[in-house]
Amino acid sequence: MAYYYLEPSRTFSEFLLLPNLTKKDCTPANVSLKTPIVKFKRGEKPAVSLNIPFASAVMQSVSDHNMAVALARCGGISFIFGSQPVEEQAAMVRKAKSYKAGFVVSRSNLTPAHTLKDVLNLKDETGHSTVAITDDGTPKGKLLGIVTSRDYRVSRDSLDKPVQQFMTPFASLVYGKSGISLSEANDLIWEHKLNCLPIVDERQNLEFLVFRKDYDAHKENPQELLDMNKSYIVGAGINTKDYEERVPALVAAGVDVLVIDSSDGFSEWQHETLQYVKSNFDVKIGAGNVVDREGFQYLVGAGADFIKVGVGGGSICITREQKGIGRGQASALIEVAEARNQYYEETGIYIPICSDGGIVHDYHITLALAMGADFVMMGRYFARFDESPTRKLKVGNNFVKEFWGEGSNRARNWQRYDTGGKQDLVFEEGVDSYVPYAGSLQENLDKTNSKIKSTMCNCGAKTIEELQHKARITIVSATSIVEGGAHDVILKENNMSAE
Ligand code: RVP
Repeated sequence: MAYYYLEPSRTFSEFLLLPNLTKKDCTPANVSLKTPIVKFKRGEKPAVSLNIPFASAVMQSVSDHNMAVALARCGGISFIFGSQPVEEQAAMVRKAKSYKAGFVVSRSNLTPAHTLKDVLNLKDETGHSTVAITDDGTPKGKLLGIVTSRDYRVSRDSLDKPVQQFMTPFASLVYGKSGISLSEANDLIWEHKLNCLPIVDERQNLEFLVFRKDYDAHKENPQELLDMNKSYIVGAGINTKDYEERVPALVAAGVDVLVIDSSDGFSEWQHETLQYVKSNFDVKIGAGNVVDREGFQYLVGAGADFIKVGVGGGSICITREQKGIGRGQASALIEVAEARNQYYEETGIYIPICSDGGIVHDYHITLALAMGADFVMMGRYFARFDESPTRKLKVGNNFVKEFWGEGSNRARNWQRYDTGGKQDLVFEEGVDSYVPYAGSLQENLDKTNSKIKSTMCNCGAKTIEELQHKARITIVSATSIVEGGAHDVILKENNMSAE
């Protein structure tokens, strides 16, 4: 006879946190969101921790090298999508790992034969007022000069005036040599009162530009997630089919953490993949997704460094509709967290848990952490930002970004849904959609983090671990959910004029 769970499976919106005593020193400024991402023994430190509990989803429409850099800069991790050829994924990892904070490849470039008109057109097009002048007009050509808006007067100079005649020539430029550190570059910028310092190699070829404002921004990111070589920490998704080719390429590219990306991770394929990776490489690897104690224990037994939880809760996911399989995200998380805590008590080994999918409101993240997640993985949340890889479009009066599931026909990621047999996506488990465009990642993350920290203070917790121990969580009735929003008032429209 089938086994019946008598409790309904629940989602985050059905829970709320109760306030605890807030002591005077428990302020948002004193809250740390640092969190482990890979397993560690009691009393020891995890080999990799995040500075904020966020991971971006292993999805074509979410996590490429740009997202990886942007999120690591804020303290989280991206798992670069695996539904692409091995070499292309490895190239993305390499790009993110070789990104040097503060050093940018010049985006506005011309040759000395161009004219003032070309400079003005380029400025309109790119918004940059600093133009590198190279022999071939490329960002890596021989640097011959720099043009900034201080070099010409539009009211006096002819638009046909060649760049050669008004650029600051290389001989008069202050420049940095290849290999210079960011703080040395900054010293030159300050010493010579520059806005921009070009970095050239021994043959005078342009490598990067360092801008004063970028250095300041770098200074403003104390949460940056860096490895020992000061490169950003980068993750990547793999599957259970081509891991023997994919994993060596990703490891060679410098990946820090892998995750096996699957809609259902409770499988012998994941066991085999974990064993292969653990016996051949010294790289951290998470596995999943699972929704219960049994799935957790199976993957931990196979060597997983963290466990990802969630089936069917993703915003673009239709697995539950299509196959009738899944579990409310909160119920799944609560059971897996219990299993993890018991495992920790028995073995002294702490296995971090990632709650994957189904975060709709920012407070859901705090709930997930309180329920035992060490970090959350999100797709929809990150897809809305400038840094996601998809197109920004205008639909009606609104800007949107494209966002599609890995189980959609657009992604065709059959490896994620493979249950043996035909090597193809036989039916869709995800949709192709739009999400409202929301601006820059950093701005949004700052706001979300402020909310999380503020709620943690209400709960009297200065760390995620403390939150997990102290949280008091209640189920809410359908009626009190209605009361949770603005109610019984007439909302003012934005366009209503004031009396
Ligand atoms: P969300 O944050 O709610 O957008 O969910 C993202 C998660 O949804 C992913 O991390 C993944 O686990 C899952 N996903 C991705 N594609 C699909 C699909 O096509 N069904 N589901």
